[in-house]
Amino acid sequence: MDESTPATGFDRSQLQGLRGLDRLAEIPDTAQQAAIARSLEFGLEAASSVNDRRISTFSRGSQPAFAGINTFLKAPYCEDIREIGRYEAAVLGVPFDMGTTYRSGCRFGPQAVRRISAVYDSYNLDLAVDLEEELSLCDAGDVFVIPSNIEKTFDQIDRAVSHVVENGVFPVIIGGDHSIGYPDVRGIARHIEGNVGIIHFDRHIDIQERDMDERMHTTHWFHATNIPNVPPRNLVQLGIGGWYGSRPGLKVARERDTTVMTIGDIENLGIEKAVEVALEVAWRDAEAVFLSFDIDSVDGGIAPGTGSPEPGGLLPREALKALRMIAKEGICGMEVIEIAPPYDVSDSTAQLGCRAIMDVLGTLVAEGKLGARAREA
Ligand SMILES: [Mn+2]
Repeated sequence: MDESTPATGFDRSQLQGLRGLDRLAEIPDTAQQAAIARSLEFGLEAASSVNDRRISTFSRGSQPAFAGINTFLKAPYCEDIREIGRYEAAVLGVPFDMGTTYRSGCRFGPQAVRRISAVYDSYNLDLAVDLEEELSLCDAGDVFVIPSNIEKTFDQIDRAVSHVVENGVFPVIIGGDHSIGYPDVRGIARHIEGNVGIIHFDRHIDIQERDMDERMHTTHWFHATNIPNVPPRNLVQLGIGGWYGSRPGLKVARERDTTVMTIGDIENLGIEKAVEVALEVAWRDAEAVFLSFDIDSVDGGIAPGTGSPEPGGLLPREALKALRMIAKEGICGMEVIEIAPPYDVSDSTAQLGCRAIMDVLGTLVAEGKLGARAREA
């Protein structure tokens, strides 16, 4: 059949949506059917006037989207953390914001991302992936942070992340402020034989040794790149710039030879080329790459719900494209940090954080790096 349109000669079969539809036919609905059966069992059959008999009396599944108790994407809550090994990926919240140096509030980040995640289905047309069907995902709940003590909190986070990774589960960490980047990497790196690269999206360089005498959300990469298998030459920092907080860190970045790309660099190179360079640097002699996404790397007008917003950052479409390109090569974990709901507007910042996670998970599944297609391979 000729799919070309007469005037332009455009071949419609090249459209991603049509390809996604083809792929959709091959994705089972087993998980969805099981979820319906479970909601009927736990939530009772619906009133007799309800014609659709898949509906229950008490909402116990994903519908209505605005109802129910929210985990991330309404994934199962892994309450007994010793059972974490039953899953392929786990979302864990780190509600800690005592490392902030300007506006606090991102301790509510994990809750906000979970809440807005309810808006989403598990299927994505661009990626032709169904996360519910093709990935065994759980919400591991939150790490017990120690609100007044950053060092004890680091130890708690390290231990939590390490537990997840040790059990062979892909960790997705929702912050919390960026200080958690250090224990996140510490908890992962000890399980990797070989070097770990870091791809870091941010407007801020976050690599000074101390800030106001402590290890704050401006210092994590200094301490992370002191870990023997996390060499600073494998740290790529994308989107750095603006007028806040980077001067002390820049000196360290230069001494340690990290790769710093400003928004201007990204503009000049274009997002695709910039990410190609980032991948090349991060993966140089590395065994794995960790992805750190500071939501303030996106323009402050679009992502206002953050502690140190900065105008002139990435657009969401650029950021999501970059994240998908990075996920395509495989990563050993990701963190999405600095989402501060008290300053958010219409949940748009939390929603972008949620999308960042979903697009990364979706790409990992689509590429056979995680989930059902990785199991088949
Ligand atoms: Mn930042």
